Amino acid sequence: MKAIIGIATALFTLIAADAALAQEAASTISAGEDVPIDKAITLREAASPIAVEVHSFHNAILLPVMVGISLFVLGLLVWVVLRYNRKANPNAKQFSHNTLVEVIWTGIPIFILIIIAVPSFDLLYLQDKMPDGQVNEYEAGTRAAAFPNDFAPSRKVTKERHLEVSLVDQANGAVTTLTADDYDVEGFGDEELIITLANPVPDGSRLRIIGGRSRMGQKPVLGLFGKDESQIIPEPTVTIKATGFQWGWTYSYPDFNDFEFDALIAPRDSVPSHLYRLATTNDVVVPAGETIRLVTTARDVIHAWAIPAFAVKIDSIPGRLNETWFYTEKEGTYYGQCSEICGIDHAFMPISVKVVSREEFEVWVDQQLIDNGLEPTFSGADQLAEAAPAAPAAVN
Ligand SMILES: [Cu+2]
Repeated sequence: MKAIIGIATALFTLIAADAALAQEAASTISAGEDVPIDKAITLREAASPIAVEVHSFHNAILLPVMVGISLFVLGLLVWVVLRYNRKANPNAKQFSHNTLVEVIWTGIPIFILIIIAVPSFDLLYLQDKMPDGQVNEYEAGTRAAAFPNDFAPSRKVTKERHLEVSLVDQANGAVTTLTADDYDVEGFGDEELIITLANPVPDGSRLRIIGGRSRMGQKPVLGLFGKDESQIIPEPTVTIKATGFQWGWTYSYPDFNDFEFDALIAPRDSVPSHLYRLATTNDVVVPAGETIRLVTTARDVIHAWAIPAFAVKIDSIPGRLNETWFYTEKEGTYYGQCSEICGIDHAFMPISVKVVSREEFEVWVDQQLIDNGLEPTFSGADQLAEAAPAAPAAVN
């Protein structure tokens, strides 16, 4: 009895201490930091439309299937233990075949696998296929807009759902989505679409038309229940190359003179405790609301580049380039880790992506170019060089 009380007390103390620690850790997490929350049992918040789809696949299909199978097997076990133990059933029946049972336990799993396979192939395709949405803007006063429908034949805009028509307020950037009542479309499937508005674009606004078939995000369940918050994802505007090595990542930006930096694990004493093994010495910086093409390879052994919040996980293989993409509108810092066991320090090669506004991104790119002895690309770079000559240089 004493021993039991002792163990219970020890356990309670441990749990209480752990809860206090968790609270302390939680209090230091700042806004926009995508980190695992202690004691949380749900997935980390989805920050991209494809992650939203992956999460709803998990929550609506995978989780119920797993819980159902686990409970069913548990029930069978309990039944067998109670009903067929030696006391309850002293004379066991001897038989070896039952065709009906075999048909059932082959047929039902096949059925379950098909239910899982259909939506997961769809998701794999979306993750693999580079989005190709086209964004075109038109001046105030426009009544009829010509939208080029020059996609490959299988990707052509052929229905209402492949278009998003909205008005953008020039002063504050507010976006008003137009509904099908506000405009007519002619030429679905042709080389050019003519979009005729019921009212011309008002002064101080611009017309924005996004066309394409890469529509992703929260969709109604079975096309019936819930809101449709999906959107057409535009084609990539920035390319990043991530090269894994033992033990870190080298990033380069081929669009901007191929400047390059290394991102290693941030030393333990340089970051808050909850960011240790997540934070790196240099963040990958990308603009919000733009599609980023990621190509990845490795220098020594196979690594994998992964950010859970973007639902991205892709192998980095020596001698080979793998390609994927991500898109998020939420500014903040997102963390991931090498996700292919690659050696003794596999757990010490984190990945951090900082999503900032377009303006901040351009300032950062210019600073990187200056640090690498290259010409800055964007305007405002001269002031930047004067204002911040001692900015921390990239680790090379
Ligand atoms: Cu690795």
